[in-house]
Amino acid sequence: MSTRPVFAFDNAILRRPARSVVGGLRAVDIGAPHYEVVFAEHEAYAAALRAAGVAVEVLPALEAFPDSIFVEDPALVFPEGAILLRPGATSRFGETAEIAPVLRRRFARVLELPAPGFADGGDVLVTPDTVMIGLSDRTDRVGAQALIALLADLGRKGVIVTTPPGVLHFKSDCSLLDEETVLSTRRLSDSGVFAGLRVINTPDGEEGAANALRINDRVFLGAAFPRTADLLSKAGYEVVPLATAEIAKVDAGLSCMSLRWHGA
Ligand code: CIR
Repeated sequence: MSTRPVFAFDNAILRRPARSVVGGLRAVDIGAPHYEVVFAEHEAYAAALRAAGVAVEVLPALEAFPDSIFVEDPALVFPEGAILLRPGATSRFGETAEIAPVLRRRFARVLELPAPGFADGGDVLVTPDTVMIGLSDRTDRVGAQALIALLADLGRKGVIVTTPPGVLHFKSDCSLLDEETVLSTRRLSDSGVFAGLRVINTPDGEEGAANALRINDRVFLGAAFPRTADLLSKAGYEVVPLATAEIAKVDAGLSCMSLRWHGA
């Protein structure tokens, strides 16, 4: 299978936060996020995508789904087509039916993960050679195996990996910086999962920075992680710090708020 660009994006789908986002799922309750600040963080994120050369479609808010701002989880998108997933959290399961018509409008091929397995997009890291699928509380082995079959239909090779215990999603702890480099927490990279790739570990205490997002010539990074920003800048990356303090209260970072692909 040929190597493909993994951060050249010209299209993205986002969903406006619903007021109900303040009741979004969270592993540890450190207080509800303020809606207005989530809204502002989301607006800044959309603006940063546009500034990076991406055409952004913002879908209307869905009050019935507090976590629906995190459009990365109910679907995967590739230039070759989209895959509708089955999110592993009960309150999020219906998000797939909401995004399905949008993807059918945008993609000629839309595949569907079959029952009974579950998989969240947050557990999926696309590298040039493979699509890594992390098992987690949201993505089970049955779902991951079914996803591998669908990825093969799109000409992609899926591999099953594990997510560190207590971590929400595989990609909560890692992101791709370029074709051969990942940003990762040490607890994830120590498992050896990134053999063959160069790894930059997040500094101790800045594990939340690992969910960064490479978009074209820049890397979006949570603004609360100055030591990681410094590390990446010194390594030659153009870092764009973005505020994530409020969405972090509902366990989210930078990859989760968009579906991105190269399609034009
Ligand atoms: C959830 O628990 O599903 C949301 N509160 C956060 C989802 C974050 N998604 C992601 O990082 N892909």
